[in-house]
Amino acid sequence: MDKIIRKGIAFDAKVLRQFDDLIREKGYKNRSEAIRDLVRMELVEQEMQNPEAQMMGTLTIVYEHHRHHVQDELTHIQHHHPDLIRSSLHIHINPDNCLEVIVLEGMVKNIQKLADEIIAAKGVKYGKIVMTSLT
Ligand code: NI
Repeated sequence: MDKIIRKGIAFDAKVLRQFDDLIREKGYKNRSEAIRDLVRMELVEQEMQNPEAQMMGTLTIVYEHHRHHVQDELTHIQHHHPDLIRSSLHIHINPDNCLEVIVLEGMVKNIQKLADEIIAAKGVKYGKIVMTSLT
């Protein structure tokens, strides 16, 4: 862990009050932790803009397993990208729908391309990728 450096930050009183209300609601114990998380979140957002950056992604999809051979198609796509896929989790939600979480690691552009391909597969009703930093 890097050493901790203390810095003072000036706030407009009203903004500070709103910020304190917000972080109390979210369960933060102190401002420092809340501000650190906000900064980290912004850094991850920034990193995502670089197509060559190495990141991890979790892709969540919901699909109707008995429609359009969707299960075969999803398996087929995933078998072509073993280098990007670290893990996956499958949950049978109800008689019709399945939820799958696919964990990916690689360059942002490759994660995004594979996520787009999976989300666009026929029968996939919902899909969302969340990227996160490796550090
Ligand atoms: Ni299922």
